[in-house]
Amino acid sequence: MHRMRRAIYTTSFVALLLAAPAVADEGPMTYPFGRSHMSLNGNWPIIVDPYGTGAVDYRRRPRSDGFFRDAQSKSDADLIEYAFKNENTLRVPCDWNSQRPELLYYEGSVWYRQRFDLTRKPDRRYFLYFGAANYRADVYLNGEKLGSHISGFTPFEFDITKLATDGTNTLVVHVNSARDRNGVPTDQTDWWNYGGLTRDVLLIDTPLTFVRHYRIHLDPNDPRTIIGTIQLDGPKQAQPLQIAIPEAGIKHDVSTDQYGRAEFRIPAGNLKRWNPDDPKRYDVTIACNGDRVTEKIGFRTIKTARHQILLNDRPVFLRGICLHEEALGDGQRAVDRDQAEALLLLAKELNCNFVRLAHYPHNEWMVREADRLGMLVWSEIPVYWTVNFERAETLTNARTQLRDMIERDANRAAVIIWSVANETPRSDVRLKFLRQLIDDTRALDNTRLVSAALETHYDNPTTISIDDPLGEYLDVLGCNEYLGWYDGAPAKASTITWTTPFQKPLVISEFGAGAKLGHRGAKPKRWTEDYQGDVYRQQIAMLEKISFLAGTSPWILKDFRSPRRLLPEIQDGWNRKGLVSERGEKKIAFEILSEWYQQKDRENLSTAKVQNDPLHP
Ligand code: GCB
Repeated sequence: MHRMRRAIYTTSFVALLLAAPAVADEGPMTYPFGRSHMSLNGNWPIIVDPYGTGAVDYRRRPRSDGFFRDAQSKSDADLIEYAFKNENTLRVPCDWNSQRPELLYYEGSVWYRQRFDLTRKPDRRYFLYFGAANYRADVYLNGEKLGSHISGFTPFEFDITKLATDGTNTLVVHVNSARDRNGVPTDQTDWWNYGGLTRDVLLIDTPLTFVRHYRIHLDPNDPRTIIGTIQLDGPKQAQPLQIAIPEAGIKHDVSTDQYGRAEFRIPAGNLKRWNPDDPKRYDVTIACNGDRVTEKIGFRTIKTARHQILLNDRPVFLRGICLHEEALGDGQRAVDRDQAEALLLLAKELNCNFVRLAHYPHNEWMVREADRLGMLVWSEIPVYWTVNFERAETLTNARTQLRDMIERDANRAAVIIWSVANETPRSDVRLKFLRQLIDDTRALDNTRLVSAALETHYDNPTTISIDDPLGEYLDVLGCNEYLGWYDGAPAKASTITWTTPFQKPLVISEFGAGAKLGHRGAKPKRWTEDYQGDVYRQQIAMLEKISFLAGTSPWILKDFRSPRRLLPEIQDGWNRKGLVSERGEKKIAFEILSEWYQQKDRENLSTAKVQNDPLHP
């Protein structure tokens, strides 16, 4: 087990997690794409294993080390019933469901194999990095198990320095996508359970001592100062480091302590602030003796003041839209930079400055592209609907995902909100569970806002109150509502007043209605673009009257695959609440929202100007 940097969470680690506050220095290294690496993406030979034969024998006894790990090393004299074949491949990164018609609904085991050649250098360390595998992965190198990872949307990594050999190395990964009642998410969701090695796989090499983690941002309490932390990994824990932002004339020396850790404070000078209209990023270099990482990082602050959200101390209205991590096209996980860019440019066309990345951490490209293009981000973990709030292991799973999401994206100026839950029914045990996640979030990152998408509650037939007790612990109230769709006819919105006992900004994190592209008809006819458009018009009129509203992210940019959506000829396995079809064709409501957002943008500009103009204090 010494080879494994981190993977499956052993009992003692779980006990530690539950007992102690979340630790910041766990998880894969910061910015793996910025390290010396070789991509292992490509076509991987696979075995589809519906009965899990590679994992358990005919008496249901677990095969301790996985059956297919060395299937290729058997000789012709052995009984071989299963084997990888070079021609039978799946593309990595990609879900398997969209690659073969017979795998569209498949939820179970697939074994993947990849070989790579290596000439090891004595002064380097080698790591295998997986962007994500949905839902569980067991990883073997040269016939030995490296470890396992549970949860489909966060990265994991193994130190293979000792196990890798010169010449050809064989990597086998068993991915199982079975849904789990006790998992995070649980077995009921409203999205496609895309299985497989869905994100990049890298072979990274580093010096013996390298910069494992770093965080750098403006001090939320003193935005004229840059603060940060650095964590080294390797034998030379105490040594001098340099932080450089050449364009801003910043060069700062600091030393790590005996635990490889350094903290720093640097005057920010006249560093330009990152914002959606001017997403300025600087090349930031962290260098120690023998290692250096350079990455583009933006600097900004985010906080709240009563009902407002303040970006760089100016009020900002979040003109948002929800997104699933699904590419424009015929339904597949979005996996690369181009797909992320295409989705975000569509959001830009909608005049958005904000996206809610639903309902799990999206791939790193999505967040990096948001940073580059100037799109504020709400990022969340899949604590969705009815996860098993009673179970300690479910909480540990959620805490681990939260930590890994935060660790991965902590240097992205675009990310302003971490959200811990979506539409979770009220109960004491759920409140305790979510409070733990909120406490963790604050302990891991005090530079962003914490939210959750809450359910609505009627005080009386015309008053909706956001009074979920969780609200007390959040910075921003999120709330999903479906007036005009699940809740009455579109005009019902005009009868509703909103209240809340909390002095906090509200983001309506979902509203919407289903429409099949091209279906037209009189307003009351559901599934038409006209009906959806009416819902948007009525919603906008209602939203304008909510004094504590700080933003919206309607559901959803694009039609997306969902096995819950079974209405023939309308849904056929697609949730139709998109403002565009799965291929990106716009529906009527797209234009309605985009016009409203244009108007909000103008209003925001004028209020922000007045607030910051010394002539209008
Ligand atoms: C919701 C969920 C979202 C669903 C959506 C719907 O409230 O948060 O995941 O897809 O409603 O379409 O019903």
